[in-house]
Amino acid sequence: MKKIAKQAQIDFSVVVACYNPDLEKLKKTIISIENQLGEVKFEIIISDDGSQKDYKDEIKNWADNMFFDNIIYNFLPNNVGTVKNFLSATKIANGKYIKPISPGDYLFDANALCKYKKAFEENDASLVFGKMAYYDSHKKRILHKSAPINKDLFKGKNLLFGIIDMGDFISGASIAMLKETMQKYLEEIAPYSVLLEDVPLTYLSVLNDDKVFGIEDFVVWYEFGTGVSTQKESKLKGQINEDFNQVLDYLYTKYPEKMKNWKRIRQGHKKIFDFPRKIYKIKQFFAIFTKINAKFCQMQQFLDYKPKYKLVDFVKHGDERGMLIAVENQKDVPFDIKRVYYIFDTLKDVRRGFHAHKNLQQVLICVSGKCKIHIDDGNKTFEVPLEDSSRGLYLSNDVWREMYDFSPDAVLVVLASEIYNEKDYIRNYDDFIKYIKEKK
Ligand code: T46
Repeated sequence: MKKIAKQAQIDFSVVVACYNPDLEKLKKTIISIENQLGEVKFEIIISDDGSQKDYKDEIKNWADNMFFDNIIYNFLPNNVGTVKNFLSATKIANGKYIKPISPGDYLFDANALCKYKKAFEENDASLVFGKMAYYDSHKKRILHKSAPINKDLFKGKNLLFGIIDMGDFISGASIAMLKETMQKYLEEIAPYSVLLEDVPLTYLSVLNDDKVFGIEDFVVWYEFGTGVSTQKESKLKGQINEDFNQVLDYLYTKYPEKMKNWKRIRQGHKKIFDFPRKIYKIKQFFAIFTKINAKFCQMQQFLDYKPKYKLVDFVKHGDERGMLIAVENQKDVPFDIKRVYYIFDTLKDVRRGFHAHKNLQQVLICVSGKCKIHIDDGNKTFEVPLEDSSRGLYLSNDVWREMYDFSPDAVLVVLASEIYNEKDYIRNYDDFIKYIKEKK
């Protein structure tokens, strides 16, 4: 498909770092990003760290069929570890900020990127984190956890003490960073850490007195118990521990003064600041009773994506006699077919359509010859060639369409969810734009 929608200045590069990902979770993570609304421009970088099964073709085909035209594919030939994977994605990122995310973790709602953007801009921050809703994908429930636990850290107070001395941590799944800062820190830690990127990034931000800001609102759904750091039995845990120790040794050498309490704790001198430590522990204890105000079904609803247009590939039943394609209600098309019509013998240079529907879903299939469809949702436009009888273009309501470039043998079959109703048509483009704006 020819893409004519162009992104202007990009706010966020959302980097989906993959290593042997679960394809369905990866798709949902992408949907949670594509679902973002508001005044925020973003691109997605799928950065695969040399997976044995990287699903490159599957994910590209799916994303193309969904008209997701803002995805950059960064598939590394070899497994280099999380730090270098993020670094390579950051280097090619066009966004001002980087939002790292993993398959199975999802942006919380349609405003998540806007919340980050507002926090960056209003606080002139270089690292922004937020609240996460931990979920258990097997038991389908939300867990009463939070990171960091101490509320002061959200306000940027006592970061050095809370994060480094007390080990209350900012979860990497909830952070977003200024691209330049993230790239600089990843380059700095790459010699010491293979898999662990979030702890070093937050530690370096705190040690350099960067502006760190916490959003006291949910920004991410975090799948607990499957990642390398939260899995009970993970072969990679040994590497993470090694990374952690190496990074801390490096940071201690670079910032001996700011890291001195950490060094003392490591050597077992816990009593040195026993009183503030106890207060912190008490606060942490009471934080366990904080009610997590998020429901599992809320996450499912958010990920239940209903595209306005997508390409659908039908199953071809072929044998030595030839081919057969069957299209069934609610299975191959997402509605009950109430009407079928076809357009044929269209003269050269004819352009038809020029309307949108208020309440109609259709699938257009060019079963013979070829033609092109121009679609416009009031925000983006695409030119879609239809020339394969096993591929249909699904269009829901509120999409302007024009059909053109018909070959003499073209037969365009249309499956429709409603019977014919002239009142359902919006035939004037200005009226269509007005209608879309009013609906928002
Ligand atoms: C669409 C695109 C892809 C009927 O009587 N019943 C019908 O079900 C249809 C579709 C049309 N008609 C009559 C109405 C007009 O007198 O057939 C004539 C041509 O229809 P229209 O000018 O709307 O055709 P297109 O090619 O501009 O648009 C058609 C569909 O109308 C429309 O829903 O999405 O194909």
